[in-house]
Amino acid sequence: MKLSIVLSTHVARFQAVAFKGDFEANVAKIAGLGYDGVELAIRDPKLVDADELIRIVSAHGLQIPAIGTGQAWGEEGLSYTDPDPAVRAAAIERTISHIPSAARTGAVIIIGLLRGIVRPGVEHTQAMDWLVEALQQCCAAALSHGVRLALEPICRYETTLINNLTEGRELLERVGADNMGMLADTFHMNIEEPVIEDSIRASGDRIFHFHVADSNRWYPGAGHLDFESILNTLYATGYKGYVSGEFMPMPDADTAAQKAIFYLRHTATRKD
Ligand code: LER
Ligand code: MN
Repeated sequence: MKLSIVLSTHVARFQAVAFKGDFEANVAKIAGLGYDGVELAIRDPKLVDADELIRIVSAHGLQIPAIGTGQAWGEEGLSYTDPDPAVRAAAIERTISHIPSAARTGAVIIIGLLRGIVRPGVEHTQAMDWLVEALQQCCAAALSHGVRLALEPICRYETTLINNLTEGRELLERVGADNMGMLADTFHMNIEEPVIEDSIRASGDRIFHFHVADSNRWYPGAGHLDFESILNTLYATGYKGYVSGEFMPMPDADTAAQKAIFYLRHTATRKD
């Protein structure tokens, strides 16, 4: 199992990011705990030195399986479904600006809350049309660089657009791009999927990336999700990607990261 954990390159408001703050010290700590990679949450590529980030991560023997983009929504309100066309264009532009680093590292670009929510006065069908057009543009820009995008179904408490994997697959059909798949997150699936394993099976090779948190959004092992069953189902689909920890820094970031890797490596599932 290839394991990573989310690491923000800036201090972020989003609670379910275990590590914030000193980048190099955190990378060293994550490598020391035995993780294989770090998933980087980057608000704006213009605000980071990508060469330096990649150098630090590689120097510690880690990979970057995915780049998270949601801080552009959380901190700046950018989204593909804002009624203001300038905001929509900026969200697309921001996504495209992640492509060079994604191409260098092989990272999947995560489309989480950058899709936005249905704003007051906007019809759901209109928001979906904007979303499809935006994703088509981003996928087209990413294709020649060999970069893949992963749309994350997110639970009803955070968005009204694409809450479950069935809606995610319908969206993928409409986008019609081979480099567009999904990011499945156990926290959101626990709220939205009738049977998590059935949804994973039905999504098959369209799952490009995988987030783990337990039912309470603490580290895996802290709640009541059956990770052995969930992860064995995931691997049975032929999944070759990373399992990436995105959970609350509870009781503190270091303890959560250490408990997660111990649980996932020794308790939950197969050991390869
Ligand atoms: C991001 O990966 C996520 O899971 C969302 O809950 C962000 O708000
Ligand atoms: Mn997630």
